[in-house]
Amino acid sequence: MEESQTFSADSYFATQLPPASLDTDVKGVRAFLEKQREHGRKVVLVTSGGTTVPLELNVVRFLDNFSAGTRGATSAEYFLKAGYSVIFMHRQFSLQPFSRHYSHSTNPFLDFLEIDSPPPPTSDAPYPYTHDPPSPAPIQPQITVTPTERVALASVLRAYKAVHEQGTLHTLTFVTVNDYLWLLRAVSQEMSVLKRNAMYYLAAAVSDFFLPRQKMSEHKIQSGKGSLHIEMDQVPKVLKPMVAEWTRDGYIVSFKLETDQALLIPKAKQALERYGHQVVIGNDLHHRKHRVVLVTPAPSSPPKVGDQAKQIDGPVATKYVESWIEIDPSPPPSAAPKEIEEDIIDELLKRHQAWIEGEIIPRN
Ligand code: PAZ
Repeated sequence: MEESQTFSADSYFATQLPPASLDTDVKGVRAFLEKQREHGRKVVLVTSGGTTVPLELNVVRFLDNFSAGTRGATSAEYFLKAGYSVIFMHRQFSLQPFSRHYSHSTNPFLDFLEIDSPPPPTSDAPYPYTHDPPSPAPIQPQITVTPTERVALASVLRAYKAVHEQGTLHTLTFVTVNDYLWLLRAVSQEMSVLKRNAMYYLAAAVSDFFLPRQKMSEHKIQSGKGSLHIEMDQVPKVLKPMVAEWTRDGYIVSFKLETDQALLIPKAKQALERYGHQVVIGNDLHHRKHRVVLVTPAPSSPPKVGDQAKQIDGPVATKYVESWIEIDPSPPPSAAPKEIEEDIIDELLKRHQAWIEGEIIPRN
């Protein structure tokens, strides 16, 4: 096996091939952004879901990153509700805004439908399912939503239809980490025309390691030679060029996932120190639906007394502020359902507005 190498973003894009759909995707994004600019809307790029790392060129096997896409899909809905336009860049088949409420695994929508009309005569069919209309007169089945589900479904459907009517949601898909990196760069560059009106909310779970195509086996890796040894290269840290080159003045929010809660703050500070962006949201795997921490460089004036934010020392002279957002993990059944993304987005909207108004000074 060849030696592993460290890719810079430039050497990565010079050696790895773009996805076949990139040009079409970019054209779609450009047209979407033009429309949003005509309406003077703020735009957020939401990335969501996990990336894969193929092990073969004719891919049979791949590594995957954990993420169902719940954070991204839920957040996108709250951004849309707040009047933002959303570019939703997600892993193919992961959760999407609106349809996520009726995910096939947790809330299968077929369970909420009822057929009111009598079934067509089925003679000796094993179960009443057929694509062929019964002859001679096809009976139009009346399908209704289970009464207990109607209020909730109508509310989701209304929001979904309004967003489609307004044209404020644009969806892009990726599968591999390579697709993700090329798309992220291209979309960020397109969005840079929006300057401070653009926000980047990077909730996707992106692999830190990959196999460059030059090192991949063309065909399916064969078994029979004992254990498999694969040395992977590090995925370039693209937040750095994203901050310094691809986006102009955009408000960048990255996520940091850890399984050891004690690492959240140090890793978040380290990321801000290295890349110079605006916010890192730390979350630990097991509590991510109920507790997150927003870490930001400290404003020039210290947090007000009573503010739940706490000033913490950074590694050099920089100070950071950590703000925890928590919701009740086991609310009483009578309580209105609550999603932590509502509070995260609420907080980010205020901070983005301060950024637009120039109250937050960029550090770099
Ligand atoms: O998609 P999901 O709701 O199951 O999980 C969300 C998350 C934990 C992937 C996200 O909040 C996150 O932390 N993304 C960044 C992961 C990373 O450190 O690469």
